[in-house]
Amino acid sequence: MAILPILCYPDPRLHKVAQPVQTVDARIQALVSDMLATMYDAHGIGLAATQIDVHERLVVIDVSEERNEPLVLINPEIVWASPDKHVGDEGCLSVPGIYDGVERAAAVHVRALDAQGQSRTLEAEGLLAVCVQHEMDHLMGKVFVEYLSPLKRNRIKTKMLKQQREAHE
Ligand code: GNR
Ligand code: NI
Repeated sequence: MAILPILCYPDPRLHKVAQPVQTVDARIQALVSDMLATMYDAHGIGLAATQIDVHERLVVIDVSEERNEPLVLINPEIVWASPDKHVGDEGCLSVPGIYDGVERAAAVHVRALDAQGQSRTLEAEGLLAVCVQHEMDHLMGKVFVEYLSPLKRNRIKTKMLKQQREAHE
């Protein structure tokens, strides 16, 4: 298991579109295990492969209090989204220190392969529904700050670049 570096906004690689996983083999299983280790190490509730510069449709999630309920979603697809929306504050490991409200479907049903390559359907609501949608956006090259106003987004971009410059010194 390895802890992998997480890309930080506004890194252009965060906007690449992930390709479907062809076969759930040992390479994918090793990647999943590294992604779980990286997510737990960073105290995140989710991680998309895009964030570790791997552009394949792979997501790990754990919204449990005890951090012992890992979920692995390979080639996830939303098969149903509730018409009712919910606005919740979101954060992102790729945009550290920034939290703001994003409107999402309140509940979603997601079809995905698990770490064994088995097809499953996940029924998500609450924080899990938010997290699933946030991670699936990453796979499409979308970061949550893109839902904010251009003014907020530009302020965030400037702040991130300044942080990154200072971290280099
Ligand atoms: O750790 C995370 N917390 C979080 C909180 C509210 C809404 C979404 C998230 S996902 C984020 C981890 C992350 O960046 N995943 O891509
Ligand atoms: Ni994120």
